[in-house]
Amino acid sequence: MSVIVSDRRTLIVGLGRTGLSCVRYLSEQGRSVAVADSRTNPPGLKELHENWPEVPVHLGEFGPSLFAGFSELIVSPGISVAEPAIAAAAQQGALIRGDIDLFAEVADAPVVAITGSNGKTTVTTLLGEMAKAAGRNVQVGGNIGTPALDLLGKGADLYILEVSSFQLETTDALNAVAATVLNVSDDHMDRYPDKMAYFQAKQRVYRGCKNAVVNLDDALSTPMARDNVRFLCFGFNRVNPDTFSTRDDNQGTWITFGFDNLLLASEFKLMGRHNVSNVMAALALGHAAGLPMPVMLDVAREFCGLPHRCEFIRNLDGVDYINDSKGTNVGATVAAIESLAPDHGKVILIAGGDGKGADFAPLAGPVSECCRAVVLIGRDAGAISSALGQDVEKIQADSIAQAVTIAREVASAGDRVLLSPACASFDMFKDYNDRGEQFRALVEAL
Ligand code: UMA
Ligand code: ADP
Repeated sequence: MSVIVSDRRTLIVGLGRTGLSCVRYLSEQGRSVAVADSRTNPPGLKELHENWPEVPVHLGEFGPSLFAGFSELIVSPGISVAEPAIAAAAQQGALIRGDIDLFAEVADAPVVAITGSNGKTTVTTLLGEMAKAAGRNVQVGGNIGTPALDLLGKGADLYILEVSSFQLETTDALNAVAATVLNVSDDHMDRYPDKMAYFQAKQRVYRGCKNAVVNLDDALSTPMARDNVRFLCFGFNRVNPDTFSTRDDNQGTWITFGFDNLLLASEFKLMGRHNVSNVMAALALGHAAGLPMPVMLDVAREFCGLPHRCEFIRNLDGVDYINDSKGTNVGATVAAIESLAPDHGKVILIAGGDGKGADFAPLAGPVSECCRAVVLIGRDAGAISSALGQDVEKIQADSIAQAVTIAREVASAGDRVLLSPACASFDMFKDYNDRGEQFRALVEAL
């Protein structure tokens, strides 16, 4: 059935996890909706037919005037609002919203909102663990997996949302008790006209928030609008009131709040300096949400991190093998190289894939300083190779299996082989998870 002839006024655009959550939520509210998806067999179709057979669905290409006549479009994050059919509907006065905007309207408990180019899932998960350990009825979702609307109605006394720039584009104000932009580096440049547009989308997380949790090591984390907002900051070597920071002494690196030492970074199980930053961010967000400090510190000590993010796989012949398959942009890969460069060896980096239009130039410095060789795979291998220049040995591989074999041949005892592609995986793998699992299996079989 074509949605053009439907009398429904609200159109849900996209029938993946978000689209289904919107159908579920709006149907429960007694609202009639229609759905459109540009694929002929979208992932949510079977569930839609089973549970809401009355909902009209348009499948296939979005003609330029397909959405005319709808007063409201709820657009899934995977679909750009610049899509001509959506832009045309907006021009005709349709309200363009997303699921996070619907959620914000009715959220019945305080919301903590976390965005940034890197570290969102780590910080969201860690903070969720802290809230659970503190006995809170916390619901964790958003970009991390469970759509925000599916968190409602479960008696939450705290919501923790990971939000992407795509989700923020279609969100007016989240009014979070605490919000953060953890950091900003190039990502999704295939979706945004320029870096400013990506940055501006991220900034929307601060709209209406009570506490802005600001990374003092990244100027792009600072809110542009500052009215009625309390600042709670984090950053390395910046001991100050209302700031989570670090201080070095003969025992090591302390994480501090104000002028007090809280815990030593060496007490964590997480690898890498960027994870010290993530722990500071989680502590600041949790503090703003009223979580008790001793409980948060215990959880920070025990948290092991997530698979595919600077994950140690094994040591073979004195060489560590590290899986950072979730390093899908340049910022993540720079952080991994700098954090994991061994004291008495070098990094053999495996990188490449679909670069999403990114500028790879920021890789050149860290690579020439820390890497013995770079093994390149995937569609943008050539672009990365050009950006790296002549300072480092570069070797092309046709598959991840060949890349692992080459890395083993090149590595010497004390080195670290690091899969951190700086790219999305879709040109060669199902997703980053598949890429990381293939790497793990190959390394375990060496
Ligand atoms: N679709 C179209 N036309 C398009 C693109 C997509 O019709 O041009 C349709 C697809 O056919 C599909 C539906 O839209 O049926 C999918 O919607 P979606 O891509 O928005 O995916 P969802 O299943 O709704 O998942 C989304 C997030 N996906 C994206 O932002 C791409 C999930 O984040 C998120 O977990 C989920 O909502 C719940 O909030 C994933 C992601 O990759 C993990 N996020 C990006 C990232 O982390 O880098 C931003
Ligand atoms: P996101 O959800 O934002 O993608 P993840 O926690 O899943 O973040 O981590 C994604 C990648 O970013 C991994 O490669 C990880 O090692 C790296 N990373 C995590 N935290 C940071 C940080 N604070 N700065 C830079 N890179 C980071």
